[in-house]
Amino acid sequence: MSYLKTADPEIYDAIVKETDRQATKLELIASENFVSEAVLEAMGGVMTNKYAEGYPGKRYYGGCEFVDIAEDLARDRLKQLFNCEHANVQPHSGSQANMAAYFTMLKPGDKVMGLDLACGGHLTHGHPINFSGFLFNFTGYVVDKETEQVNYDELLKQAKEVRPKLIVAGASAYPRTLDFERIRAICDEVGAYMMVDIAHIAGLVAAGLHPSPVPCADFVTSTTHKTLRGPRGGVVMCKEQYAADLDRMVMPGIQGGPLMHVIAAKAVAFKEALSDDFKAYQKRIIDNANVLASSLMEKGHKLVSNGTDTHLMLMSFVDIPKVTGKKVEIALDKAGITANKNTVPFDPEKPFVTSGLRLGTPAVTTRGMGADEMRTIADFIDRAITARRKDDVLADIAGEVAGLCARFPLYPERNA
Ligand code: DSN
Repeated sequence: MSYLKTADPEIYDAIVKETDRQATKLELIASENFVSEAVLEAMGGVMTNKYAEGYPGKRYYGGCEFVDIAEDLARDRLKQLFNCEHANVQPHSGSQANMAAYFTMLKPGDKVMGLDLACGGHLTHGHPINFSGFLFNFTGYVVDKETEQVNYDELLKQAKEVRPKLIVAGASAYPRTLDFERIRAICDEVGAYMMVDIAHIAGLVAAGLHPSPVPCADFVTSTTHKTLRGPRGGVVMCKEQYAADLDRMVMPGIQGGPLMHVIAAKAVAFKEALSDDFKAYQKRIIDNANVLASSLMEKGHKLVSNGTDTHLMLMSFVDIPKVTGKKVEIALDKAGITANKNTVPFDPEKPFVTSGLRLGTPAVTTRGMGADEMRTIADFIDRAITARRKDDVLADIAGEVAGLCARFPLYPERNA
């Protein structure tokens, strides 16, 4: 970073501050994580300089022999990790991974079903303000009002009425295990393709701690930076029969040059994810989520679906007058805790206000925190919500948070 300090002190300073923020605050955003130094090194390397449109062995540019090694390793490792028939590691993001899968299977105007955003779905699962909603005729399915979980009988009933060409499973804010076999059976009954977006649960699936959709889905998409703990980016996996169409759709269909430095970093992360250590890490993420969830519920807080099977949980403030996700997010930030407001099923508030807060344990688990720290964090959250209008109390909690974080150093060799 010494080059940067001289060349661009303003950006250097911003990176120093961000490094410090990550080190001294508690990161509970369920979709964030801290990559290894090895992943950072690959991402910051010279492969960023290389144009490589095409695929290994079939590029539109010369000089690709070494980036080919990186992409081959990334594809092979991803296939090994998820036991999939075909892998494309070029999507720049999860949204582009989803776009590639949709465009491979669908034509504009086709009928699709996806989980409603307020029930835990994602913008790219058919929200009207997203390309998926502009281009395709999406119908949302919702969770059951009582259990706050997907009701597969209702999903089948709705699918029989809608007759979609594709059903999208997967979510950004759904704390429970999804029954992919059941969704496959529903797709078969109505003659729909099945796509699963495992962006959030990819690490759990890779470690065998959540059922894998790979054997039964036509397409599986993911990001690489959440529980999977890789660089920011996307991937698509599919059956061999769709491989050529998918690859053509990613490039030249929707993307140009792949980000070869990111693909190299994806390969490094996939190697890490193939290790026994990674499996143990994913187990600790779930164990920590369980302790955090039960500690919050013991303190009287309501969680959507009354708990979690995964790395995330959703606090619901629907029954608490004048408390919103937005207010709690701001209070927690003042207390040194980073999380995000989130809609809860059938939320009466707008998405920028919300009645919920999403919490996840991947990042704090990466730092080495365990059950005792989860109980301490539940206590911080509980106290911060109670003292949400008292900045002095929130500042005191922030001091305690910094003390806890100091015991679990992050990137100790870096100051930027
Ligand atoms: N923004 C991601 C998340 O927070 O879950 C999804 O794309």
